[in-house]
Amino acid sequence: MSNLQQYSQQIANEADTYFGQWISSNQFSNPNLVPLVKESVAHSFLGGGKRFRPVLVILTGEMLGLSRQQLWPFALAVEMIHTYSLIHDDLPCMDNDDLRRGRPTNHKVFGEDIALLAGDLLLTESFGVPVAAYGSQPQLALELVRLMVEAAGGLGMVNGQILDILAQKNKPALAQLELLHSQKTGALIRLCVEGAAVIANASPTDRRQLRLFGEHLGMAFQIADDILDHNEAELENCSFTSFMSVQAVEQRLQQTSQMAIDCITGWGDRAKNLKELVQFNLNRKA
Ligand code: GRG
Repeated sequence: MSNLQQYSQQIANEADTYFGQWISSNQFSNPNLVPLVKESVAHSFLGGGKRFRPVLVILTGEMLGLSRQQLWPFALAVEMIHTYSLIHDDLPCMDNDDLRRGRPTNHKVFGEDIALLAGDLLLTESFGVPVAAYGSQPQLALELVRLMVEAAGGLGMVNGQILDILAQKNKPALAQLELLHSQKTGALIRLCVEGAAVIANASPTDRRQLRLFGEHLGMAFQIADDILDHNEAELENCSFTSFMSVQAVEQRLQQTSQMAIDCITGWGDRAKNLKELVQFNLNRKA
Protein backbone atom coordinates (compact mmCIF):
# COMPACT_ATOMS: atom_id res chain seq x y z
CA MET A 1 0.00 0.00 0.00
CA SER A 2 1.39 3.42 -0.96
CA ASN A 3 1.58 6.28 1.53
CA LEU A 4 -1.39 7.94 -0.16
CA GLN A 5 -3.45 4.74 0.00
CA GLN A 6 -2.75 4.48 3.74
CA TYR A 7 -3.54 8.15 4.23
CA SER A 8 -6.77 7.86 2.18
CA GLN A 9 -7.78 4.77 4.12
CA GLN A 10 -7.31 6.70 7.35
CA ILE A 11 -9.53 9.53 6.00
CA ALA A 12 -12.12 6.98 4.83
CA ASN A 13 -12.17 5.39 8.32
CA GLU A 14 -12.59 8.80 9.92
CA ALA A 15 -15.41 9.50 7.47
CA ASP A 16 -17.15 6.28 8.54
CA THR A 17 -16.91 7.36 12.19
CA TYR A 18 -18.13 10.90 11.48
CA PHE A 19 -21.02 9.69 9.29
CA GLY A 20 -21.97 7.05 11.86
CA GLN A 21 -22.10 9.65 14.62
CA TRP A 22 -24.11 11.99 12.44
CA ILE A 23 -26.68 9.33 11.66
CA SER A 24 -27.18 8.66 15.38
CA SER A 25 -27.91 12.32 15.99
CA ASN A 26 -29.80 15.18 14.32
CA GLN A 27 -33.12 14.28 12.73
CA PHE A 28 -32.08 10.65 12.86
CA SER A 29 -32.38 10.50 16.64
CA ASN A 30 -35.90 11.95 16.55
CA PRO A 31 -38.33 9.23 17.73
CA ASN A 32 -40.81 10.39 15.07
CA LEU A 33 -38.53 9.15 12.31
CA VAL A 34 -39.74 5.67 11.39
CA PRO A 35 -36.96 3.22 12.43
CA LEU A 36 -37.31 1.28 9.16
CA VAL A 37 -36.28 4.33 7.11
CA LYS A 38 -33.35 4.93 9.41
CA GLU A 39 -32.26 1.30 8.93
CA SER A 40 -32.66 1.64 5.19
CA VAL A 41 -30.51 4.79 5.10
CA ALA A 42 -27.88 3.18 7.35
CA HIS A 43 -27.78 0.05 5.15
CA SER A 44 -26.51 2.06 2.18
CA PHE A 45 -24.84 5.01 3.86
CA LEU A 46 -22.76 2.98 6.29
CA GLY A 47 -22.44 -0.03 4.01
CA GLY A 48 -18.87 0.23 2.72
CA GLY A 49 -17.80 2.06 -0.39
CA LYS A 50 -14.45 3.63 -1.12
CA ARG A 51 -15.41 7.05 0.24
CA PHE A 52 -13.61 8.47 -2.81
CA ARG A 53 -15.57 11.74 -2.67
CA PRO A 54 -15.06 12.49 1.05
CA VAL A 55 -11.34 11.68 0.61
CA LEU A 56 -11.23 14.11 -2.33
CA VAL A 57 -12.90 16.86 -0.29
CA ILE A 58 -10.38 16.38 2.53
CA LEU A 59 -7.29 16.17 0.29
CA THR A 60 -8.31 19.30 -1.64
CA GLY A 61 -9.14 21.21 1.54
CA GLU A 62 -5.88 20.16 3.22
CA MET A 63 -3.94 21.36 0.17
CA LEU A 64 -5.62 24.73 0.69
CA GLY A 65 -4.71 24.84 4.38
CA LEU A 66 -8.05 23.81 5.89
CA SER A 67 -8.51 21.47 8.83
CA ARG A 68 -10.64 18.33 8.53
CA GLN A 69 -13.09 19.76 11.05
CA GLN A 70 -13.90 22.54 8.59
CA LEU A 71 -14.48 20.02 5.80
CA TRP A 72 -16.37 17.07 7.31
CA PRO A 73 -19.89 18.55 7.03
CA PHE A 74 -19.40 19.27 3.33
CA ALA A 75 -17.86 15.81 2.76
CA LEU A 76 -20.88 14.33 4.51
CA ALA A 77 -23.33 16.26 2.31
CA VAL A 78 -21.62 15.09 -0.90
CA GLU A 79 -21.57 11.46 0.25
CA MET A 80 -25.29 11.69 1.07
CA ILE A 81 -26.00 12.75 -2.52
CA HIS A 82 -23.75 9.98 -3.83
CA THR A 83 -25.52 7.37 -1.68
CA TYR A 84 -28.97 8.55 -2.77
CA SER A 85 -27.90 8.22 -6.41
CA LEU A 86 -26.70 4.65 -5.88
CA ILE A 87 -29.93 3.59 -4.11
CA HIS A 88 -32.05 5.04 -6.92
CA ASP A 89 -29.74 3.72 -9.64
CA ASP A 90 -30.19 0.16 -8.33
CA LEU A 91 -34.01 0.29 -8.35
CA PRO A 92 -35.96 -2.00 -10.71
CA CYS A 93 -37.08 1.00 -12.80
CA MET A 94 -33.39 1.90 -13.35
CA ASP A 95 -30.62 -0.72 -13.39
CA ASN A 96 -32.55 -3.33 -11.38
CA ASP A 97 -29.50 -4.53 -9.50
CA ASP A 98 -29.60 -7.13 -6.73
CA LEU A 99 -26.15 -6.45 -5.34
CA ARG A 100 -24.16 -3.35 -4.50
CA ARG A 101 -20.73 -3.52 -2.87
CA GLY A 102 -21.24 -7.27 -2.54
CA ARG A 103 -24.39 -6.86 -0.42
CA PRO A 104 -28.10 -6.90 -1.29
CA THR A 105 -29.26 -3.57 -2.73
CA ASN A 106 -31.44 -1.34 -0.62
CA HIS A 107 -34.74 -2.28 -2.28
CA LYS A 108 -33.93 -5.99 -2.01
CA VAL A 109 -33.78 -5.60 1.77
CA PHE A 110 -36.36 -2.89 2.45
CA GLY A 111 -38.61 -2.92 -0.61
CA GLU A 112 -38.84 -0.45 -3.47
CA ASP A 113 -41.04 2.04 -1.65
CA ILE A 114 -38.77 2.41 1.38
CA ALA A 115 -35.60 2.42 -0.75
CA LEU A 116 -36.99 5.19 -2.94
CA LEU A 117 -37.83 7.25 0.13
CA ALA A 118 -34.51 6.55 1.84
CA GLY A 119 -32.85 8.01 -1.27
CA ASP A 120 -35.19 11.00 -1.19
CA LEU A 121 -34.40 11.51 2.48
CA LEU A 122 -30.65 11.49 1.88
CA LEU A 123 -30.86 13.94 -1.02
CA THR A 124 -33.21 16.32 0.77
CA GLU A 125 -31.34 16.26 4.07
CA SER A 126 -28.00 16.78 2.30
CA PHE A 127 -28.94 20.39 1.60
CA GLY A 128 -29.60 20.98 5.29
CA VAL A 129 -26.08 19.88 6.26
CA PRO A 130 -24.11 22.92 4.97
CA VAL A 131 -26.94 25.20 6.06
CA ALA A 132 -26.58 23.93 9.65
CA ALA A 133 -22.79 23.61 9.68
CA TYR A 134 -21.77 26.82 7.92
CA GLY A 135 -24.86 28.85 8.81
CA SER A 136 -22.79 31.43 10.69
CA GLN A 137 -21.28 32.30 7.28
CA PRO A 138 -24.46 32.60 5.19
CA GLN A 139 -22.64 33.44 1.93
CA LEU A 140 -20.57 30.28 2.25
CA ALA A 141 -23.57 28.08 3.08
CA LEU A 142 -25.53 29.58 0.18
CA GLU A 143 -22.71 29.04 -2.30
CA LEU A 144 -22.22 25.41 -1.23
CA VAL A 145 -25.95 24.70 -1.62
CA ARG A 146 -25.89 26.40 -5.03
CA LEU A 147 -23.01 24.14 -6.10
CA MET A 148 -24.81 21.06 -4.77
CA VAL A 149 -27.90 21.94 -6.81
CA GLU A 150 -25.73 22.43 -9.89
CA ALA A 151 -24.05 19.04 -9.46
CA ALA A 152 -27.11 16.97 -8.54
CA GLY A 153 -29.83 18.63 -10.59
CA GLY A 154 -31.09 19.15 -14.11
CA LEU A 155 -27.70 20.01 -15.57
CA GLY A 156 -25.88 17.54 -13.35
CA MET A 157 -26.41 14.00 -12.19
CA VAL A 158 -30.14 13.75 -12.98
CA ASN A 159 -29.64 14.84 -16.59
CA GLY A 160 -26.65 12.48 -16.86
CA GLN A 161 -28.83 9.63 -15.67
CA ILE A 162 -31.54 10.50 -18.20
CA LEU A 163 -28.95 10.59 -21.01
CA ASP A 164 -27.77 7.19 -19.76
CA ILE A 165 -31.28 5.73 -19.94
CA LEU A 166 -31.70 7.07 -23.50
CA ALA A 167 -28.26 5.74 -24.46
CA GLN A 168 -29.35 2.19 -23.60
CA LYS A 169 -31.96 2.48 -26.37
CA ASN A 170 -29.94 4.40 -28.98
CA LYS A 171 -26.19 4.44 -29.00
CA PRO A 172 -25.13 8.10 -28.52
CA ALA A 173 -22.47 10.02 -30.44
CA LEU A 174 -19.11 10.28 -28.67
CA ALA A 175 -19.68 13.96 -27.74
CA GLN A 176 -23.01 13.00 -26.15
CA LEU A 177 -21.30 10.21 -24.25
CA GLU A 178 -18.79 12.72 -22.86
CA LEU A 179 -21.62 15.01 -21.76
CA LEU A 180 -23.43 12.04 -20.17
CA HIS A 181 -20.39 11.10 -18.09
CA SER A 182 -19.42 14.64 -17.19
CA GLN A 183 -22.93 15.10 -15.74
CA LYS A 184 -23.62 11.66 -14.29
CA THR A 185 -20.26 11.01 -12.63
CA GLY A 186 -18.11 14.10 -13.18
CA ALA A 187 -20.39 16.74 -11.67
CA LEU A 188 -20.24 15.29 -8.15
CA ILE A 189 -16.47 14.87 -8.29
CA ARG A 190 -16.12 18.47 -9.48
CA LEU A 191 -18.37 19.48 -6.58
CA CYS A 192 -15.96 17.89 -4.05
CA VAL A 193 -13.05 19.96 -5.31
CA GLU A 194 -14.85 23.24 -5.93
CA GLY A 195 -16.73 23.04 -2.63
CA ALA A 196 -13.45 22.67 -0.72
CA ALA A 197 -12.10 25.69 -2.67
CA VAL A 198 -15.15 27.72 -1.66
CA ILE A 199 -14.75 26.76 2.02
CA ALA A 200 -11.10 27.87 1.76
CA ASN A 201 -12.24 31.17 0.24
CA ALA A 202 -9.93 30.55 -2.75
CA SER A 203 -9.36 33.37 -5.25
CA PRO A 204 -11.53 33.26 -8.41
CA THR A 205 -8.53 32.14 -10.47
CA ASP A 206 -7.65 29.31 -8.08
CA ARG A 207 -11.28 28.28 -7.90
CA ARG A 208 -11.57 28.11 -11.70
CA GLN A 209 -8.40 26.06 -11.88
CA LEU A 210 -9.66 23.63 -9.23
CA ARG A 211 -13.07 23.34 -10.87
CA LEU A 212 -11.31 22.34 -14.08
CA PHE A 213 -9.17 19.86 -12.14
CA GLY A 214 -12.37 18.34 -10.72
CA GLU A 215 -13.87 18.04 -14.20
CA HIS A 216 -10.83 16.25 -15.61
CA LEU A 217 -10.57 13.99 -12.55
CA GLY A 218 -14.29 13.17 -12.81
CA MET A 219 -13.86 12.14 -16.43
CA ALA A 220 -10.73 10.12 -15.58
CA PHE A 221 -12.68 8.37 -12.78
CA GLN A 222 -15.39 7.37 -15.25
CA ILE A 223 -12.94 6.21 -17.91
CA ALA A 224 -11.17 4.04 -15.31
CA ASP A 225 -14.59 2.63 -14.38
CA ASP A 226 -15.30 1.81 -18.02
CA ILE A 227 -12.00 -0.06 -18.32
CA LEU A 228 -12.79 -2.04 -15.16
CA ASP A 229 -16.28 -2.88 -16.48
CA HIS A 230 -14.81 -3.91 -19.82
CA ASN A 231 -12.37 -6.23 -18.04
CA GLU A 232 -15.34 -7.76 -16.24
CA ALA A 233 -17.09 -8.16 -19.63
CA GLU A 234 -19.86 -5.67 -18.75
CA LEU A 235 -20.36 -4.09 -22.16
CA GLU A 236 -22.71 -1.13 -22.43
CA ASN A 237 -23.72 1.39 -25.09
CA CYS A 238 -22.58 4.20 -22.85
CA SER A 239 -19.06 2.96 -22.29
CA PHE A 240 -15.96 4.44 -23.92
CA THR A 241 -14.90 0.89 -24.73
CA SER A 242 -17.89 0.53 -27.06
CA PHE A 243 -16.47 3.41 -29.16
CA MET A 244 -12.79 2.54 -29.32
CA SER A 245 -10.27 -0.13 -28.46
CA VAL A 246 -9.27 -0.65 -24.82
CA GLN A 247 -5.78 0.61 -25.71
CA ALA A 248 -7.31 3.86 -27.06
CA VAL A 249 -9.43 4.23 -23.92
CA GLU A 250 -6.34 3.67 -21.76
CA GLN A 251 -4.54 6.37 -23.74
CA ARG A 252 -7.49 8.69 -23.16
CA LEU A 253 -7.29 7.96 -19.45
CA GLN A 254 -3.59 8.90 -19.47
CA GLN A 255 -4.30 12.16 -21.32
CA THR A 256 -7.24 13.14 -19.13
CA SER A 257 -5.23 12.37 -15.98
CA GLN A 258 -2.36 14.53 -17.26
CA MET A 259 -4.81 17.39 -17.94
CA ALA A 260 -6.01 17.08 -14.34
CA ILE A 261 -2.45 17.16 -12.99
CA ASP A 262 -1.60 20.19 -15.16
CA CYS A 263 -4.39 22.15 -13.45
CA ILE A 264 -2.79 21.86 -10.00
CA THR A 265 0.92 22.24 -10.74
CA GLY A 266 0.65 25.82 -9.43
CA TRP A 267 0.28 24.42 -5.89
CA GLY A 268 3.70 22.77 -6.14
CA ASP A 269 4.49 20.28 -3.41
CA ARG A 270 1.22 20.95 -1.63
CA ALA A 271 -0.60 19.22 -4.52
CA LYS A 272 1.39 16.01 -3.98
CA ASN A 273 -1.54 14.02 -2.53
CA LEU A 274 -3.99 15.14 -5.19
CA LYS A 275 -1.50 14.26 -7.93
CA GLU A 276 -1.02 10.83 -6.37
CA LEU A 277 -4.79 10.41 -6.22
CA VAL A 278 -5.00 11.03 -9.98
CA GLN A 279 -2.20 8.51 -10.43
CA PHE A 280 -3.97 6.01 -8.17
CA ASN A 281 -7.18 6.29 -10.21
CA LEU A 282 -5.15 5.41 -13.32
CA ASN A 283 -4.41 1.98 -11.91
CA ARG A 284 -7.32 1.32 -9.61
CA LYS A 285 -8.75 -2.17 -9.46
CA ALA A 286 -12.20 -1.38 -7.96
C1 GRG B 1 -30.25 8.08 -9.83
C2 GRG B 1 -30.07 10.53 -10.44
C3 GRG B 1 -29.47 9.22 -10.32
C4 GRG B 1 -28.18 9.10 -10.69
C5 GRG B 1 -27.39 7.88 -10.57
C6 GRG B 1 -23.94 7.75 -9.95
C7 GRG B 1 -25.04 7.17 -10.75
C8 GRG B 1 -26.08 8.08 -11.26
C9 GRG B 1 -25.09 5.85 -10.98
C10 GRG B 1 -24.11 4.86 -10.50
C11 GRG B 1 -23.76 3.94 -11.61
C12 GRG B 1 -22.36 3.98 -11.99
C13 GRG B 1 -21.66 2.67 -12.06
C14 GRG B 1 -21.75 5.12 -12.32
C15 GRG B 1 -20.36 5.22 -12.80
C16 GRG B 1 -19.26 5.48 -11.81
C17 GRG B 1 -19.69 5.59 -10.42
C18 GRG B 1 -20.29 6.84 -10.00
C19 GRG B 1 -19.49 4.54 -9.63
C20 GRG B 1 -19.90 4.48 -8.23
O1 GRG B 1 -19.06 5.27 -7.42
P1 GRG B 1 -17.94 4.64 -6.50
O2 GRG B 1 -17.08 3.71 -7.30
O3 GRG B 1 -18.83 3.80 -5.49
O4 GRG B 1 -17.24 5.74 -5.78
P2 GRG B 1 -18.55 3.39 -3.98
O5 GRG B 1 -19.31 2.11 -3.79
O6 GRG B 1 -17.08 3.20 -3.78
O7 GRG B 1 -19.11 4.49 -3.13
